[in-house]
Amino acid sequence: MKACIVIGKANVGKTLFAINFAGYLGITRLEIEFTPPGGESYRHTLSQKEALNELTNTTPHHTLGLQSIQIQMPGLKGRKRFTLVDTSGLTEGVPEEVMIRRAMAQTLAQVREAAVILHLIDANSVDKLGAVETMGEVDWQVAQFGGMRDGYAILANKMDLPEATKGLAQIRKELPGHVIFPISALLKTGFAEVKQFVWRHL
Ligand SMILES: Nc1nc2c(ncn2[C@@H]2O[C@H](COP(=O)(O)OP(=O)(O)O)[C@@H](O)[C@H]2O)c(=O)[nH]1
Ligand SMILES: [Mg+2]
Repeated sequence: MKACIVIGKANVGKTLFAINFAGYLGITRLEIEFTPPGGESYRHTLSQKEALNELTNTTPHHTLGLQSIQIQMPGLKGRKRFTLVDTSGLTEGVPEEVMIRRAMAQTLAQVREAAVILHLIDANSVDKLGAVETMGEVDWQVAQFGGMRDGYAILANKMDLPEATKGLAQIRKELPGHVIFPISALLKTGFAEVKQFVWRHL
């Protein structure tokens, strides 16, 4: 099964995006497979509301391991099946906690195999200092890697917040040549463009 992986630093909105994007594609009951780093995977079926309550959080690294949601995406020419993979956050440098380290290694292994990589950046927290300084090395590295292959897009998230427009301009300036979609995972804006992109690359 082809995979679309959602990556980015902690708290940028990966889990909220994954759940709301699945909802946007018409998935009301989320069949989620949880794969803890180094552990046995297990399945859980959750409603949109249950998934939002249980899986999104302001605590960094709330998502430890991979959460795969089975999607059937309706389009003009029939349906396409794929797995939407929500991942744990990437951190600068080597994380101290062993579980977070393992989760990051697991994420990077999956990135190589994915047909589509959606790289979320919190546009609202990119301040005047400049995107790369604020984002740090890890977002920049991911963009360099992603730019070498097909199916890579940056999602500038939290566009509903006041500083995000400036942040988006910074991201565009400092990560030129990439496909960038402004979105709000919360308000589900920009999802039509993301859907089109995913469809084309599956
Ligand atoms: N205002 C706003 N908040 C968001 C948006 N996306 C995520 N958040 C919030 O950011 C926090 C982290 O979200 P989460 O999906 O758990 O981030 P993750 O660590 O990347 O999976 C939560 O409090 C979300 O409600 C957005 O588009 N707009
Ligand atoms: Mg998460």
